[in-house]
Amino acid sequence: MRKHVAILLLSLLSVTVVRAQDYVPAPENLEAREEFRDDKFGIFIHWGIYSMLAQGEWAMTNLNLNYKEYAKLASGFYPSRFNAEEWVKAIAASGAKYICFTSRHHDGFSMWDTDYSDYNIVDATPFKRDILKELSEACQKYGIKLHLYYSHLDWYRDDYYPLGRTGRGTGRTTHGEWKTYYEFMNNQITELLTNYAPIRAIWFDGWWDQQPGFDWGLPEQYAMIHRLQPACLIANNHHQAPFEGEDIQIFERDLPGENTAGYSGQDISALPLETCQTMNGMWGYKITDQDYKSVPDLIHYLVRAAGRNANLLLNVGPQPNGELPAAAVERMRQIGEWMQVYGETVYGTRGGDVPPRDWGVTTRKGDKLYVHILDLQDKGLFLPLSGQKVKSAVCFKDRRPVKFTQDKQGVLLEFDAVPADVDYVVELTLK
Ligand code: JFZ
Repeated sequence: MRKHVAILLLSLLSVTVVRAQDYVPAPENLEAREEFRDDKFGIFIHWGIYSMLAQGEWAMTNLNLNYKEYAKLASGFYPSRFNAEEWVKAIAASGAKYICFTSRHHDGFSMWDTDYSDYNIVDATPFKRDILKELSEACQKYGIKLHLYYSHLDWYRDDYYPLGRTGRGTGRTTHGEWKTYYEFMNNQITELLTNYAPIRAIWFDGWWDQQPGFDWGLPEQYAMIHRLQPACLIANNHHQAPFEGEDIQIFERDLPGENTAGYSGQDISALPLETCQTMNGMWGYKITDQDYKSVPDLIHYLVRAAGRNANLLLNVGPQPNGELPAAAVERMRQIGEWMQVYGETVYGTRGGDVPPRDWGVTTRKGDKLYVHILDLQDKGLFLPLSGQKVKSAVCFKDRRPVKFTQDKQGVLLEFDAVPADVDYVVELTLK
């Protein structure tokens, strides 16, 4: 009997030990999550020495470039036209509220003045300027929040070992120890959270590089981040349902619930959601990729994300000279013009009462339900809003009343002509 009690006590104890590790987000973290949700739109920046090769950020692996040869790019990296304020101004003009910047991508090159490796923008390039510092200062100045992409995987270091699925052709023969690599990462992350604060989010990537079951030491790393900055939101592009300790769920190249690119079959959690998408076809600068999405398509993507309760993180890959591609800047400008008018129907909203449809989506803020009609070939639209009473319906743009009838099943909107705007928004006021 005594033995049984002891076992019972022991198992209760182990349950409490496990429970004690359960992540309880700090109040400021919960606040940051809501603020993040309200922001709805961010710009992703993929920039590194790979921009010189102009083949995207995977060039080192895709072309099987030797890591020592690749590293020579650094001594030629001089982005003479880099101007952090110009970037941030163009980004703010797009209506985006935050930037996610690649502090260190898979190639292992650090875009800030890190003490933990000389392979960085200040020590290894003739440019010698701390790009991240300049960017963080410009962000502060213009009220743009800063998120940092940080690659867990590394194609350059010897102590990123075991080697993962990718980066096997970069010529590393010796190998150090995972432990030193893990410490290196934690030191760098500490540096980022200390010297470049506030960082609203850390956006990890690379988990998928190792075999399933590989121990990345995430719980300790996440706990360290939340200790340093409790409000810092943790995201991880592992293409899985969120892990313990994460604050945002991200989707790559697909809206939540869709899976055209093959990275997004995972369940949708209750965490804030974010979809990242390219403006052309590549994240890092690719000279031959001029296949930019149109402005209406980009606006539709942003709106469809909002209707799914998700943010859009839209990518731009700066050129090796430090400028954002003109095609991207022009699109950002036009999205911004649209947001000037329609931002109210996007910012601060949550996914609306009517689930996403082919014709469009709904967003909700207080007693307003915004019906975003993106693609309708009809003069009527039925909304299954049973149990809701609509007080009034107006066209958001010109405040003209929209005809509607209502019964138990829902609301029928009737238009004089087929809605033809990029996004024809009907504002419903609910009782
Ligand atoms: C990842 C990065 O590899 C990519 O460079 C970019 O930063 C993007 C936002 O995130 O994309 C992936 C992740 C995993 C795979 C492919 C691309 N994968 O598993 O093949």
